[in-house]
Amino acid sequence: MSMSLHQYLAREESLHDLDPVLSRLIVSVSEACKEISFKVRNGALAGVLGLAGTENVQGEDQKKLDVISNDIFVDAVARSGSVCGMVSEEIDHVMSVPEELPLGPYLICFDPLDGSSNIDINVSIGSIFSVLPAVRPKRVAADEDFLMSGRNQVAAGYCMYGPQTQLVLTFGRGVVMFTLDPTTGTFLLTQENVSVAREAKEFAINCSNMRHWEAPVKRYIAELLEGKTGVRGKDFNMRWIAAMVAEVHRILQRGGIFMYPRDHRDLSKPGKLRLMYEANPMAMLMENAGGAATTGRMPILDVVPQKIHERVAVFLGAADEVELVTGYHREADAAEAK
Ligand code: AFP
Repeated sequence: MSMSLHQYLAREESLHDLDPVLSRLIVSVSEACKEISFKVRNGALAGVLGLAGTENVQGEDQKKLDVISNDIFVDAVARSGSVCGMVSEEIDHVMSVPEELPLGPYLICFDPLDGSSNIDINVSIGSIFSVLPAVRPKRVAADEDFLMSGRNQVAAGYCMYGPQTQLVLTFGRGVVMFTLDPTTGTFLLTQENVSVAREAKEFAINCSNMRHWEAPVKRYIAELLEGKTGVRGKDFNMRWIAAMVAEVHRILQRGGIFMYPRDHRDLSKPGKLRLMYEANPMAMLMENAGGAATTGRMPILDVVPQKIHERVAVFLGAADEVELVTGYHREADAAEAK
């Protein structure tokens, strides 16, 4: 019989002094994910497909499920009594906990529904979360309270709504996976010590942007595409699901590298993905699984954000591949500086 999420958290509390307040926050996140999972499963039957008719802070059209998932997350987390501020991909400002509810010592950042373009075509989507310690515990948090590097995260993870619903979690001591038992509604531990091999033979990048990439990315991808006959001397396979959760999940299960580089389309944006609720939590999972995660120029976890919705370039997964493409950036930057 597998251990439930509650039992796992109790074990962490006794073996590793996991803060029970942090446990409570993770339970509330898991409850939110369970509710979102039920909505996703029912799709058109629950009337959750299609556009909401609004735009989010990123200027993207919101889907009904984006809005519903955000409301579910905010409500569950606020009621947990463990946070004093929340940042969501869907909301431009820091959200406070309603006055009548207690404040806690943590901050949480989340993307309630990652991979929105997959919702209406019944392809995998997910929720991503990152937990930070509050600088001013139990005080209403402002934007600047969130502006710390991802190294400060005390927990991070995601829930993937695919053929199975799986919750993947790290407290900085390795990565564990839970699968939702649909008959009992319980998350059960199905994998401990999740690890990513250093080498890889699969890559993920949206090649339609190739003409906009920087030179080191073009060089790296060209070498992968040359396969056996090129400098790498082996063939590589490619995948693109357009939901970071699903790409990261695949890498945690069978290896590979995922990239969303910065490009020349809009120089004001240093990448497409958001640092605080996409890149940071995934980078913490990768590093804890023995993989790596960089912006091409520095470890993602060392980036100190200037604003809560900051974007960043992302290279993550197999350590050897991430190091190689990061080295290509370093070489190109050094040549340019001469
Ligand atoms: P949405 O949640 O807005 O669909 O974005 C998903 C995402 O942020 C990330 O999960 C994907 O890897 C990436 O965007 C896909 O971007 P492209 O549509 O440009 O390939």
